[in-house]
Amino acid sequence: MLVHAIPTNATYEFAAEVRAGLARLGQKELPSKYFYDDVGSALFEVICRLPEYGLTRADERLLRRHSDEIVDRLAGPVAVAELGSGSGKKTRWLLEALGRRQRTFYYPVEISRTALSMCERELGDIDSISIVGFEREYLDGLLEVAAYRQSGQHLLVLFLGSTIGNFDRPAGVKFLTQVRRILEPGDALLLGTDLEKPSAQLLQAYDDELGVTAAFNLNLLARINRELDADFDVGQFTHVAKINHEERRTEMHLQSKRQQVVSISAAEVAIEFQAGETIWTESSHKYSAAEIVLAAAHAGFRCEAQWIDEQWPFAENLLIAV
Ligand code: AVJ
Repeated sequence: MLVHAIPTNATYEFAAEVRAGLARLGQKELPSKYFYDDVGSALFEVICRLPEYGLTRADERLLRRHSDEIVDRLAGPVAVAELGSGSGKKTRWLLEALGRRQRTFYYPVEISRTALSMCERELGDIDSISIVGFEREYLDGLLEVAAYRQSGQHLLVLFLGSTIGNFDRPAGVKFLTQVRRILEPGDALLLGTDLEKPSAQLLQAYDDELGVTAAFNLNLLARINRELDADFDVGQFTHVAKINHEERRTEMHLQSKRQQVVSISAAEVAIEFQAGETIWTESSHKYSAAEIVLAAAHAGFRCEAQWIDEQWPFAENLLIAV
């Protein structure tokens, strides 16, 4: 696989975002995109296999069952861009369906180099599919992919796994709008969204009994130790999952067990934590099928079709740029 590597001072940006999130007054925060270093990406793959976390299996079931129909609803030749491909496992059926129709380019856009190489191992063998990876942030990567577009060719953008749930609702609509601006009328966005479900089920999904999600969350502190020369005592923090009913989302936090001070050399800060204080590390918004159609319309898409999993409420939404 050809990979366009990231041309940056990634560590510098990481340090700046960690400083901004932890040095603020009030609720401390860290961006969830930093979960996915080598260790975090591997832990996430394990989460996807946990009995409590039905989300990924629902996404996969829908894509497996409906790939042919999804492809049939797309007009003409397409190139596929996937935002946050992860291991690429659930994209196989779509690519196979497309490959049966014609030779197709697949462009995974990922900030994780590890995920890009997993993706190439997973999907490299599919007939008539050529893979070109972009180690980029989503919109930067999509802009480049759009620039590669040949005339008469449509883009199919994949944003699966309810990754959009990490944005709060207004930011989600803004993101869809930004994607829409890069697209042309007739281009498609296949958006996977986790739907509302009972609180008990969600709490188990985000606080599994083996502690894999806890390790995934705590790894963020271990990563800051490794990459930013910090001295977090990871054992002095606990993983907390909770439901925010007003915002209709689950949240993950890391709670300090006691009063403590942590220094982060590369960010040139020392941070004080009170006993019980938390760092908010992730939100996972849950939707109704109808609100996705509305949000899509605000962003300049019409909803061509929705497929919903019965076992684990989850929707695959095929949106067409208008
Ligand atoms: C990959 C962002 C969809 O929010 O459910 C899994 C990440 N966090 N367990 C999610 C996650 C905790 C996941 N997304």
